[in-house]
Amino acid sequence: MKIITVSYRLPLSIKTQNRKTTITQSAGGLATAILSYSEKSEADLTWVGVADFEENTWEKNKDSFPKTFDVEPVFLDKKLNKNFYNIFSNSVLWALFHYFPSFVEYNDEAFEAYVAANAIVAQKINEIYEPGDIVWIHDYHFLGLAKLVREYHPDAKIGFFLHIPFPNFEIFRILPNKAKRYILEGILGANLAGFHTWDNAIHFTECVEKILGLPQRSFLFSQDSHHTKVGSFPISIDFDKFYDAYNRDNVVALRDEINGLYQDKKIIFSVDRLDYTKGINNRLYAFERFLEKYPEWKEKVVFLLVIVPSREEIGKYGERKKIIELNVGRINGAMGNYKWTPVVYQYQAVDFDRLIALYTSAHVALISPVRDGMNLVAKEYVASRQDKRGVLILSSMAGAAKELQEAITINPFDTELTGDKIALALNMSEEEQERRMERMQKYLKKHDVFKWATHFLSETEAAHKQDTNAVPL
Ligand code: ADQ
Repeated sequence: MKIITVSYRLPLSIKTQNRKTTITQSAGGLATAILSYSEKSEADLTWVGVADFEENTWEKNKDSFPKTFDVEPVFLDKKLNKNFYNIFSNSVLWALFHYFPSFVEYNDEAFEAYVAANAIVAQKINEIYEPGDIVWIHDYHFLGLAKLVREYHPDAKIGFFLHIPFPNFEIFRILPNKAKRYILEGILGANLAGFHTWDNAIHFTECVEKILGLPQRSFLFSQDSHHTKVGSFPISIDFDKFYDAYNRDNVVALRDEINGLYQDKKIIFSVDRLDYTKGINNRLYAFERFLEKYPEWKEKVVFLLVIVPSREEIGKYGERKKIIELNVGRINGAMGNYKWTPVVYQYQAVDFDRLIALYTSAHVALISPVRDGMNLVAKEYVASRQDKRGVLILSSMAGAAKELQEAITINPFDTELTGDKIALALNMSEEEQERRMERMQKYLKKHDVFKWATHFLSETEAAHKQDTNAVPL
């Protein structure tokens, strides 16, 4: 038996140095968790995803990849991939599912490419599938895939997990009918359809009921002898990895450096991919309002704003970057002086040690997405605070706000109140910080990404049993 995991990106990176190419496994939370589950359950793991490298690079160098799991790259035609990934996945589904209907750039050709790409990936799974395997499909790139795999293998165990929000009916209905049906029927091909929150699960079931006219019974849909269970599975992080990093030599050195640079100031920190869903401009407006309203904090606080480049080829992302940079410049110009830069902005990825050093020197993490499936940055910040210090300000629009109850929650559109919450967080006593951190850490330690993967896969198996012991509705 093996687990076939499918995600758009493969958990590997290819580097060439001194003419020698090596392929290494990337240590993202998802890959680590599934790998750990596969080791414990003695199942093999095969990862299927879309290659962002040339086929001959792979063929020549694939033996350098560590043999911890198998990788099956799918090589897509460039134009097809552009329509599938850049347009339909990222400019239609991502925008719509995050409640940005005016950003949607739908066209039929892109939808057809999405359908074709899902069919190509289904074909790849068909080539490697053996009876008894579990197929775990991830995210909005493959909404049609579960149904296609089931057509090849009616008895397959299939789990589908969506990493972004599932929108409510009024938003979802904006898609053309053929796309709506394709998506809903596609997901229903799975035995288990998982979302980060119950709100998302409810949105999905409402769409199925209203659009496909299929009734549900306690989050269960039945079509002949096939059943789909719908549920909430909030993703998490490798808690110990973040918690234990606090005392690593390099982290300590980097933290000392940051604290040395800002020794007379409190640090507000945020880190995100460049994305309009992350509310980066809302955050800047709130910080500006905070400085206007609480001028006693001028020169006593610094906002370290780290943004990692993402999807630069898509127009809306470039536009957003320009607005962020205008806002940073404006705030620094209006509020700062030759001794003090209020917003220190970095448009580059940071490595793990630096990320932990930043998390653990920040008095406040200001996380303000306008819509987010979960938001792992919030969980990472809390987990890395072995010192039990720091305050999390978190948008109530992030899935993580449902779990991290001791965060100070904000509505990212309420600039005035967010400014007030920044002041509240900066003034919070150490006892109160400790009390809140401890409670959130206890929760995250118990609900880590390993538990999440185990729970999801065992529920997929359990849901699959309902197909074999089917009781018709
Ligand atoms: P993302 O939208 O990518 O994920 P998030 O959950 O916050 O958002 O994860 C981002 C990850 O990238 C974190 O692990 C963070 O440490 C890292 N990161 C961000 N900025 C970085 C930077 N500048 N340098 C280095 N690392 C950086 C999607 C959904 C989320 C959902 C996840 C998982 O949009 O809602 O939580 O999938 O399901």
